[in-house]
Amino acid sequence: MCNNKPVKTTCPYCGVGCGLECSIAKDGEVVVNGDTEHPANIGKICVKGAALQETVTIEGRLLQPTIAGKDVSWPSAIDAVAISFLDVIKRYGPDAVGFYVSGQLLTEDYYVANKLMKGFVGSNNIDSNSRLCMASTVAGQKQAFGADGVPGCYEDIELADLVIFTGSNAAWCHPVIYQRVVEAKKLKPNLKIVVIDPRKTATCDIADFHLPLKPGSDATLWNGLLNELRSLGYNRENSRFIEEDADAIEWAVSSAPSIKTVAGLCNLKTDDVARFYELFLENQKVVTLFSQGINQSTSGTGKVNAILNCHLYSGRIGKPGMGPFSLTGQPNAMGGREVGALANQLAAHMDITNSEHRKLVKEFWRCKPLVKKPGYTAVDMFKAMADGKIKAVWIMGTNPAVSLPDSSFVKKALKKCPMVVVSDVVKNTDTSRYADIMLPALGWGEKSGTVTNSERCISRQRSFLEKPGQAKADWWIISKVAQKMGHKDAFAYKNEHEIFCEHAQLSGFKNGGQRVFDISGLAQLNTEEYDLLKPIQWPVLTPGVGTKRLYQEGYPRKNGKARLVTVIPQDPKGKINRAYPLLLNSGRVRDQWHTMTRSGNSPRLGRHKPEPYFDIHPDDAKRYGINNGELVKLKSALGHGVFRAVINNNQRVGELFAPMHWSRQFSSNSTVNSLVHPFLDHQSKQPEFKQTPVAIKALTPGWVGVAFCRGDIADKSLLYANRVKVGSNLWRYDLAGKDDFSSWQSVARSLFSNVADSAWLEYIDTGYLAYRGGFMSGDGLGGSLFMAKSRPVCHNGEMAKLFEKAEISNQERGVVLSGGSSQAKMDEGKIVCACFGVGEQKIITAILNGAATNVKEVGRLLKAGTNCGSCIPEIGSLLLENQPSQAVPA
Ligand SMILES: Nc1nc2c(c(=O)[nH]1)N[C@H]1C(S)=C(S)[C@@H](COP(=O)(O)OP(=O)(O)OC[C@H]3O[C@@H](n4cnc5c(=O)[nH]c(N)nc54)[C@H](O)[C@@H]3O)O[C@H]1N2
Ligand SMILES: Nc1nc2c(c(=O)[nH]1)N[C@H]1C(S)=C(S)[C@@H](COP(=O)(O)OP(=O)(O)OC[C@H]3O[C@@H](n4cnc5c(=O)[nH]c(N)nc54)[C@H](O)[C@@H]3O)O[C@H]1N2
Ligand code: SF4
Ligand SMILES: [Mo]
Repeated sequence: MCNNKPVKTTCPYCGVGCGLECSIAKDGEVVVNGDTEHPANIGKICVKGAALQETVTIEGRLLQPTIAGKDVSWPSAIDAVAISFLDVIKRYGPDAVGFYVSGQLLTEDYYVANKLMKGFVGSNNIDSNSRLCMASTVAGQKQAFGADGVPGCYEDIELADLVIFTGSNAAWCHPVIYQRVVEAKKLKPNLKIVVIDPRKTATCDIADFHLPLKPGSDATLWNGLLNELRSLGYNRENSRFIEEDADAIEWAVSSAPSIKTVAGLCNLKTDDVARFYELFLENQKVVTLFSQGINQSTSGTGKVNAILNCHLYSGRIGKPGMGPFSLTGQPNAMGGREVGALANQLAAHMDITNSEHRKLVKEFWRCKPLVKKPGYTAVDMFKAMADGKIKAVWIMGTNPAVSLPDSSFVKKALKKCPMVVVSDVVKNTDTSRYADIMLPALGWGEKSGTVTNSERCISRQRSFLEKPGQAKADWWIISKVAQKMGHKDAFAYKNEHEIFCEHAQLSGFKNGGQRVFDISGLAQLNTEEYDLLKPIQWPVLTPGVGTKRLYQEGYPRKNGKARLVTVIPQDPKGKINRAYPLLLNSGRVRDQWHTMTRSGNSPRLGRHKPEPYFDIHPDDAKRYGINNGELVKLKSALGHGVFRAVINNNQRVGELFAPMHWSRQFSSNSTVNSLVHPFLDHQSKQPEFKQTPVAIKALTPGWVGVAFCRGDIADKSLLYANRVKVGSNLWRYDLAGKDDFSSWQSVARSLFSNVADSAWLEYIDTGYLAYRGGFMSGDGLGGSLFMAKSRPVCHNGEMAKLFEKAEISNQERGVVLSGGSSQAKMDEGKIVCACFGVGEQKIITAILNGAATNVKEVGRLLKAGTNCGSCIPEIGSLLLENQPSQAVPA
């Protein structure tokens, strides 16, 4: 399949769903470009998309099925999975097994997994990591619209006169959407942008103003707006489309009686709230983009409905340039919802609790009657494993030991479960440590099928890479197990095309216009048409004809009207107290993806935020005696972790922010979810990841150090160990330990315990208390380690160059012992522009010496920010923070 002709496919990262053109150059390098014909990105991509070629490595891949850690053949692995699931079902019933799946599967994979569990195992115990991500939006949209359908499309964001980002850091998490807003603002300077987020994020850079509201108080803010709209009689023109609920209005009035009260409850300035409401009232074309700051909350569904209520009541929906817009997280979060792979849904947007729907699906699948009782949702599925109720689980395309709240509990549950099957593309993950059977899946570039993005656009992912080892497509693996379990005909799929057509047929089966999700227009695609399928937005009733906007003629509820939903604002369950006086918020960074199994392979992406960290306000840092860059222990009632302190004004006093990304594969003890409580929204069952009460304590290590080597180090008794890839197969480790100076040498040697003592080059500075060591591997460098009281400066680039050399000269041995530093080289600091590898110090120097006074000039001078543009907000901040006058002595 390797060829030079670009293959059109879709990015495997965020829900923007950018189209890509990928090819393999003569030298074997993968080349990734934005697809100018894809409606989502029109050729643009962000830094994660641009670095994809660094992540398609064979290193670390799972290439062979394993049972109890031993390689086995596919027939043996499939037999073992089928037999163990059948055995559990026979002995304990179908509810004793579960599937935990992922928005990173393709629609075809997802469809087959759901069909097997709901139609043929006879249980609804299949849930997805989308529960952690989109469940509140699903619940909110279904209540309000009668269907889980996002009303608008990306074009609306450009057509709007007011764009609101709430609980969304799109600059980092949906960068191409953010760039489309930046462009729109350039063309239309009157476009107003508001960001509602307790934190000042990179997204605030283009905002006219930022409302740093009290965490969790969103419903009050939007109820206040509904109250304003009510008092101005806004509903009159829209009553045709809305079913007004007196209760909903009453609650809006009583929970948010005045702007002043709202401001008080949300910790905002009254004038700011008034200004926000005025902007909403002044502009008819309003788009509200929302994401995890809204969804991941114990009142997530309420917050979603509070937003939808305002758009519905004021008629700002269903027409060009307006509407509430849920930004989906994963590349196929939407596809998963379409096939109904959630424990409380049925295929093709049908409902488990609806007997007509159950009958219809049973008839279509030709299976036994479907079960009415909803299955376990994500967090509860792991509780059921811990309680011994689930005895066999199959985890596909997700890493729950890192991404679910209370990760220690999740690990205990996995340990307790007698049969854990894991399908993944990589061998070592925090979850795979608990697997009894591992099944190697094809990854991005190798697999083929469809995904649906935030604007309901179905796009093809196409393969263009060789299939490595024994890895197989997820749909193939599931189908083979299903057949082995006795369902030969129902899972006799030959390819993903057949599955897609079946899925499309089911969406139209006895639909009669009742269900919005209908792609029956794609049900008859032949192989070639499926191969060539162009991006298309559902519903698709006629071949080739998609739908930009939903609900223009009413809503899919019995009376054709949408519903205003009563929203009673609730405080987060995570409350600070004397023992845990700070509130920890969590989320994402620009250049990493989730648990880093893919993005962690890219040295370029590792340079932006190389270590697990947390942001803290200067007042809190002072109060708790924390210095910038120091290692700190954060502790909750459930667990603790070590993170590096970054002091800035971005968050409110009393609040911290830490990224969710680091797992045991990269860091010894820095998984945020070991602290996060599994508090759930009672409607959507989505966890409250954003509000965890924690305590804070600086670590006082006996030494801190930096090591470089190709493989693992033995990190038995360290306080902290984090690794980041800095070159091809080369890792940098940042370390901290308890030991005092007298034992540093033996600690150093024990970290590389397989190296003979005689092979070491060492320099021990008793005056400055520093240890520097290195060892050879053949004639080349095998590893190096620097230990001191405070963090040694080491130059990743220089060290990587030394590691690449087949032979090390005497002079270079000296450089090894100096940490690769040479006076002529400037330490670039953290990398701001990942596309061109431009470091913070270079940009600051250009600003301070007056060579660059704006983003454009920084670009012209250093190229930074001129490719994908993801770093423009950060360049903007550097320009604000570093005024040239500061460099000129008075
Ligand atoms: N770089 C990168 N991009 C990604 C991902 C990734 O891992 N890395 N993951 C993808 C996925 S799956 C998802 S779901 C999306 C998530 O995309 P986002 O939701 O944009 O990302 P988060 O950082 O989780 O959270 C967004 C913001 O919510 C704010 N917030 C916290 N509490 C509240 C609150 O009470 N109210 C309000 N209004 N805001 C609050 C946080 O401060 C944070 O800035 O990103 C997708 N894109
Ligand atoms: N504290 C905190 N925790 C959070 C969040 C937060 O904001 N804060 N956000 C939550 C959200 S929104 C999300 S979406 C989750 C994400 O959390 P996860 O889904 O656990 O994160 P990933 O690292 O994307 O895990 C995907 C796994 O699937 C594997 N994989 C990749 N491609 C394939 C494939 O094609 N087939 C198979 N079988 N495997 C594949 C990868 O190697 C990886 O192990 O995290 C949630 N957890
Ligand atoms: S915005 Fe970036 S990560 Fe998201 S789909 Fe596009 S290229 Fe991929
Ligand atoms: Mo997500």
